[in-house]
Amino acid sequence: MERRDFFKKTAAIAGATALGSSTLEAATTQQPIDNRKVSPVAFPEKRPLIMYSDRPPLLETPRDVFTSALTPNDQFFVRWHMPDIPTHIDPETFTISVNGLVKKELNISLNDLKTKFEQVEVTAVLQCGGNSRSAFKPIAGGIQWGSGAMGCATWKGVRLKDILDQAGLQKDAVWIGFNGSEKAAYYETPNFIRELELSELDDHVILAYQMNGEDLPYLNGYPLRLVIPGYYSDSWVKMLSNITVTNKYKKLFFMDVAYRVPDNETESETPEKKFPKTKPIKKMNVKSVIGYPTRDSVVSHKSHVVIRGVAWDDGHGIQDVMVSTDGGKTWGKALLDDGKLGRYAYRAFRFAFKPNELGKTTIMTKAISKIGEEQPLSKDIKWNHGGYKYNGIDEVTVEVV
Ligand SMILES: Nc1nc2c(c(=O)[nH]1)N[C@H]1C(S)=C(S)[C@@H](COP(=O)(O)O)O[C@H]1N2
Ligand SMILES: [Mo]
Repeated sequence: MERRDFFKKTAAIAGATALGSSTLEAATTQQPIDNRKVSPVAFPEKRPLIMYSDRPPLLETPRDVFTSALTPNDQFFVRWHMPDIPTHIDPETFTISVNGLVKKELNISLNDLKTKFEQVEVTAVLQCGGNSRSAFKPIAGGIQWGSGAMGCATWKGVRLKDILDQAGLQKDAVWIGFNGSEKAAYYETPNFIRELELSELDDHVILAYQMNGEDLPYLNGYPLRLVIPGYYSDSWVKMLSNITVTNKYKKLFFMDVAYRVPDNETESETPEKKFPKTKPIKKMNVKSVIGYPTRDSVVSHKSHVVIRGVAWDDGHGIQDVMVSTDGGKTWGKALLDDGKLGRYAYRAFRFAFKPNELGKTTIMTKAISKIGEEQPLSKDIKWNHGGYKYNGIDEVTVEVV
């Protein structure tokens, strides 16, 4: 080590000591894991996906699906927290109950839902807060997702607001609890219930029975799920059984323990010392994922390659996607699709690339939102123990042959 470097190092260490455990030197990120293959295990209504568990089903969408703005239902990722998912639901007898602090309790059938309320549609990205978690080093707790714990679909259903209006809220109503139909394997584990504050539920929140023009796939929450555009999907409760209005926040596991980040400016902490105060992850940050090429693509020397992918944020909208084909030395603007799917959807992008040099090259994409938020380099992502909200600049390294 040169003497000059030595002094730099010492200074860094001294700084670290002075800051105590608030320094983030030890924690770092790499790129999310990107070499997993699809599984031969067949799941109902699904094409082969990357499998993390078969019970409960945990299935990730392969990268090459993210070349267009809508994700096909049969390739849409799947995440359940508990294994005991009902295996049969009768659409004729199914009802969703609306109860608690309402003027009139409701039991709404699927048919009533489709005929007695205004039908609305929204195209929105559903992304797990733990998407790309495998980028965090040291390992952050949870499923080590690559970048496919997400998808974008056109959801059709009824406004939650219209349903609550019909039930009529009592004066002291504050919280709305949404309960999924599945059960835990052990009775100590709580049900999958999410509580949302009335004030944060706007007109865009819907109870959806359709996805991309078809009934919801069973594993994506048939017959009915909550859709909260712009928000991470932990609150998009699937296979809804009841909606319960309360005036008091019940401390429930899935609200109080999981899907939370440190409540500080950088939403980060160190592996050694958890930040004591946390907050729900809620709104998505800006992100892009490359769909083509993948690490397995054959990229020919001097051919015309069209790099494709998707970009999104929480609904402010995407301004630009910048693409580099030389590992980040130079950048150009990608062409974005027409944006007609609306502000909560993926923007599909493409970028022409003529590889003039043989050998390995790294393609990178960086999305920038309309409010100027942009993806950081993956090495600049700060660590949190739950491994949430990773949005580093995406990278795919290909071999030009
Ligand atoms: N009933 C129920 N709804 C749920 C969950 C669950 O475990 N049970 N998981 C949530 C989480 S964390 C995610 S990421 C999404 C996954 O939705 P998908 O399986 O349709 O992709 O569902 C959400 N809704
Ligand atoms: Mo999730």
